[in-house]
Formats: sequence, C-alpha cells, structure tokens
Amino acid sequence: MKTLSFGLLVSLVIAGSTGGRAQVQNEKWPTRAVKHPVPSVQDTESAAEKDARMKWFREARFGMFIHWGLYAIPAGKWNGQDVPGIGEWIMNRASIPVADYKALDTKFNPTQFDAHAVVALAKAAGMKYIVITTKHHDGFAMYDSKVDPFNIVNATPYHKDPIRALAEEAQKQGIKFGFYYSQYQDWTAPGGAAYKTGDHKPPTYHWDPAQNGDFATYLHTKAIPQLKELLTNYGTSPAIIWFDTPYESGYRSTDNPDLDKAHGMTPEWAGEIVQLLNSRKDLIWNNRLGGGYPGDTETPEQYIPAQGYPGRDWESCMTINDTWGYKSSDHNFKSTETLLRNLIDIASKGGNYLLNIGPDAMGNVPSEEVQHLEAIGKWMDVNGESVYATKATLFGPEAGSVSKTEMGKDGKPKFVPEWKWRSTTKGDKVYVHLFEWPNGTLHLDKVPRSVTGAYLLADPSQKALKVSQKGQTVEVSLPAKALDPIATVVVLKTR
Ligand code: FHN
Repeated sequence: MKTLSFGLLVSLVIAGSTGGRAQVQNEKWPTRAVKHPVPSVQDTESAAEKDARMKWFREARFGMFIHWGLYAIPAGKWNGQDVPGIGEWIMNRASIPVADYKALDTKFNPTQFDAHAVVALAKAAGMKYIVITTKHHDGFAMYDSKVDPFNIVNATPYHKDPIRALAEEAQKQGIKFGFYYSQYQDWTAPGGAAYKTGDHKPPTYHWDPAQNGDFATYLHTKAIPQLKELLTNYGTSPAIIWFDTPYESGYRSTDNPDLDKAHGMTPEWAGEIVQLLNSRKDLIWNNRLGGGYPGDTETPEQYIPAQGYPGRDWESCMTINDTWGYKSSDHNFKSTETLLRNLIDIASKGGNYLLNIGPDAMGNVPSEEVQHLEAIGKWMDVNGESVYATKATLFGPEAGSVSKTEMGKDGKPKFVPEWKWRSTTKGDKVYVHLFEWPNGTLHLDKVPRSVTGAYLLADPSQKALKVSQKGQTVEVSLPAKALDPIATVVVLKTR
C-alpha cells in the first residue's frame, strides 16, 4: 500500500462515534470513534461551516438517484434465463465471466439518452438534485475515463460521456449533480472486492480467476485515480460523492481495525480517498466510504427510519419498483400515493428522499417511472412549500408506534407506521399533511404553539378556516372534501 505521507504528517483526529449505523436495515458498520489517519472535513470544520456546507442539501428534501450501466442490456436475463435479484447485480448473481460481461460494452449504444430530458424530469418531479452511478460494482465507467479503458466513451459505439452531458444540463437547469462511485466492489478489475451471492467462495467470493488480484493495487490504480478524475473534470459537479458497500455483506463491526481490513475498507485506505475529497470544500459525502469515517449523511436503504436520525443529516434511498438498474420483468411499481407519502413521511422526520430511476439500454426512462415522477411533481408544484426547507414534526406519535406484540427481524419490538397524517414546520407555519380526511374537523393535541389562523395550501384564495384552540388542543373546521386524495395540506399560522 502507498504511504500516507500527508495523513501521517497531520495530527490524528479522533472522530465522534455515530454508533455503527449502516445502510441496509440491521447491518452494522463501524463508524465508531476511530483515529482518522487523514482528518476529514467533518473532523475539522466548525458547526457554522457544516451548516453552510449542508444548507442546500437540508433544504432539498427530494433527489433523483439514477442507476444506469451495461446491466441495462441484459435487463435481468442471461442466456435466456431470468436472473433473480436486482438488475445491476446480474453479473454477480449469474456468475458471468469477466470477459463475457465486458463484451457487453460493444453493444451499448444508448442513442435515445437525452440529458436535457432527464434533468427536466427531475425538475418536473420537484427534485433538487441528481445522483448517478458513474461506476457501479460491475466496474464499468459511465464517463470518459483515461484511467481505465472499460468506459462508455472508449469501449462502446456510443463514444459520448453522459456524465458530462448531465453535468452541463444540471448547471444550465440549476440543479445539483452528484456521483455514485463503487469504491470497494469492482467485479471486473483484478483485486476489486465482491460480495457473496450463491456458492461464491471465501475469502474473495470471486467467480472468475480474472478477478483475482490485490485490493490495494485495484484501489491505487483504478478507484482512487478515477475518483480524482471525477472530482476534477466536471466543473462544479460533483456536489455529492455517494460511496457504497464498503464492507463485506452483513459485516458486523467488532471495534477491531484488523478485522475491518480483512473485510473491507480500512481507515488508511479510506483516508487516502478522504485526502482527495478534502480538495473540494463544498462536497457532501455519505456514510458508506468505510474505514470508520461517518461522512455527512446516514443512508437508510429501502426503508424510512421510525424517527429519522436526530442530530444527523440523512437520506432514504428507494426504488420505484424493486430494482435499481433496469430489469425488463420488474413491473412492481409503487403507487404515486405511496411514493408521495414516503416523501412527506421522510420530510416530517427531517430527511431527504433519494428516489431511483433505471434507464434502459437505449437510455430511455421507463414510462411508469416518468408518470409517477410527473404526478409527484404536480403535487409538489402546489404543495412544495410544505416539504422544501422544512423542519421535522413538532408532534411525533402520528408516525406510528412500537408494537407491544410484534417483533422485527432484529428481535426488537417492531415499529408499526400509521398513515393518517404527517407534519412539518417552517418559521411560524406548521404544515399538516392529511392522508385521511377527517369528517368536518381536524383535531390536534399537544400543539406547542398558539395558532392564529389556518388555510389549505392547495386553495389559491387561502380562504381562512375556522380555528379554535384550548391550551394545546386545536380544532380546525374543514370543507367536506379533501382537495387532494393523496395528501391535502392544512397550514397553521402560529406564533
Ligand atoms: O449493491 C448496491 C445496490 O446495487 C444499489 O446500488 C444500492 C443503492 O443504495 N446500494 C447497494 C446495496 O446497498
């Protein structure tokens, strides 16, 4: 491994523990207090500097995740067989030999891809940022990389750089643009890590001798140089670096750095990446770098935490159907109602919703995904004020409660969500998102403010609703019908 000259010269920083949270529910990664060989921005900045750096992200509340790569060609089928699982994992799940998978590059010609339309779709949905896979676990770079020839510009008949096109469009259309990068897993570069699926054998879980090699060599010859390219070649982008899967699947933190080394990113390896990240003072990065670095954001995946993460920034990433990367057989799309209520639920807990789309091999966004995003956007056009730049609920019990009888997978009492209403606040306004329309009167207990008036956010005339308050109990007279069957927002003016 390369020596960490800069890292060893600076003082070792003890980072505050954030309790070993991970991405997938119940998995535990070490984010304990460790000596960071290279102090990260989170270790050195003041609280005011952190607030300034995180401001846009905290206000955004809604972003677009894009998983797009060569896996969109097989789209879930290999040799005529359906491959179970998420689309972008097909190489691993079907144990596709490296040479066969790499040969997909000659077939990748997404001439329908339209960067302008994708950015415009995100904007129409009310999303304030986009994060795209610049390299997923399959090792294929979706950008013009001089470091490794296995990339869209060099190896495909398309020869264009969609990341550049999107970066330019994002700049033009005024939306933040971030890069997902799989730093640990790389199934086509010798030495890159692989999670186990099927009968893949330890310690590497590789399925093709072409994958064998030294992880540190992979890191130093591919991942770090590619991250350098990504951090320097795209103007004001990336606003975010979104790391992923830094430890073996299911790895449990043991507070033993030697074990981290055997099972994933060490503090030293992660520190080398941090050195690069430190060159961009405005950058936001997640909790999936590894090596004990907590990053900026918690990243619950495919779930919404019961109470958010008080004191931490966070972002729930979720799919619209069941796959991230395009899979032609997956039509299990969530309803607009579910997607929108998820967004409101997340905002009411102080987090962001990073909602995924998976373009196909031609670069088209599946029409169901477009329709859902446009429908969410229509609601956001009218009601966005109750989501953007809001703070979490002043109430809390409306989100649900811990069951007295049911146990979760972790053996702890299960949190059972309730879907009647949610609330956010901004300045002197309290927003109440009603999913179930009360018969005549909205009754709220434990309102910790004096309510001076109320109206429906979707009512263009903002006609005053009759309000009465006794102590902390507030009643608002409502019209007979909801203005929106998915969520009608009552605005309480308070002091
Ligand atoms: O393995 C990946 C998966 O393919 C996808 O990219 C998700 C998105 O958060 N992250 C990993 C699983 O945690």
